[in-house]
Amino acid sequence: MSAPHAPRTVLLTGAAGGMGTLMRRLLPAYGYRLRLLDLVPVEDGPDADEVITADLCDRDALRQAVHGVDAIVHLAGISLEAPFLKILRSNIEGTYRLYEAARQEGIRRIVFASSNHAVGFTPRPVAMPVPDASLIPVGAPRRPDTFYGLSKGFGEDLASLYWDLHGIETVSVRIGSCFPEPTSVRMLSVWLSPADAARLLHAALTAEGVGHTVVYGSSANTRLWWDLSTARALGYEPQDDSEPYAAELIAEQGELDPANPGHAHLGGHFCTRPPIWPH
Ligand code: NAI
Ligand code: 15L
Repeated sequence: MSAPHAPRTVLLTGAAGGMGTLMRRLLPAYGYRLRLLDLVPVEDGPDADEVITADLCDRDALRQAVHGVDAIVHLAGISLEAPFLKILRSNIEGTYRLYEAARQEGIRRIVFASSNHAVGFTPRPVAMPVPDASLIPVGAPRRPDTFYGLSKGFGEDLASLYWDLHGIETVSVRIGSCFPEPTSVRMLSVWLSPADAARLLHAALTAEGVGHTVVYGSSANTRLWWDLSTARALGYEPQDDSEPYAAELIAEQGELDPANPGHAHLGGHFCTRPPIWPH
């Protein structure tokens, strides 16, 4: 499964999280040796040669974590809406610190876990299946649905800056919902199966000349909402489709209702009025 020019040692940040746990089990089959980093201990590891428990904002630890790797898959961060100052530290400062460590250590390729919530207020297509011409393109204007989504837009722009200024290449993957199975009707459209996620990360790590490329990350879902062509251009060929889960989920939850604010946009319930967070 490994490509001849594949990076060999990859730093996987956020390795203790849901997606990190799935990816550290799947990526070694592509030939990668993983170095794992997370704020919290990786409990059920190691699936890797090295495991580092550190905060992204710990400059020295991060520099050591980055030293000597061929590429980075950056999953660490707060993965849901949270008070702005928490998002500021883990997702904005943390991602900045990671790019700085990468610059100082001469890393040439990063795969950044962006999110559909960077464009979450984009109205979702309604006709199903969505005609190709109506799929949401990666060039659609950013419409973050939360401070969390805003931080993912920041990460994408930071990646763009570090490509233009420092020649560090990034694929920013606007992940839909990466879980073992889809659990909602919305997820029928945005699901990224773990196996397809590993395929996409591998493509993002090995494609030539990506500069800064933004892609949507989902499987080949029958009810897909967005355009996967920039992901496919990296060599990503999704193999999974959420459709086998559709009948049961729709019977339980009903079809999405365009008049319901929690169903009307890509970001789903993230677009409904948020709680007021303490400062
Ligand atoms: P998760 O919340 O399960 O895992 C995130 C991990 O990052 C946690 O283990 C946490 O300890 C670690 N982390 C948080 N702040 C940190 C810091 N300051 N320093 C070091 N580590 C820190 O999230 P999940 O679902 O695994 O997502 C992984 C990444 O993918 C996140 O960046 C998330 O925003 C993004 N994403 C995930 C989606 C999904 O469906 N799972 C969808 C869209 C984006
Ligand atoms: C995300 O960005 C979150 O990290 C994940 O937990 C899911 O909520 C996903 O988006 C989604 O939109 O389903």
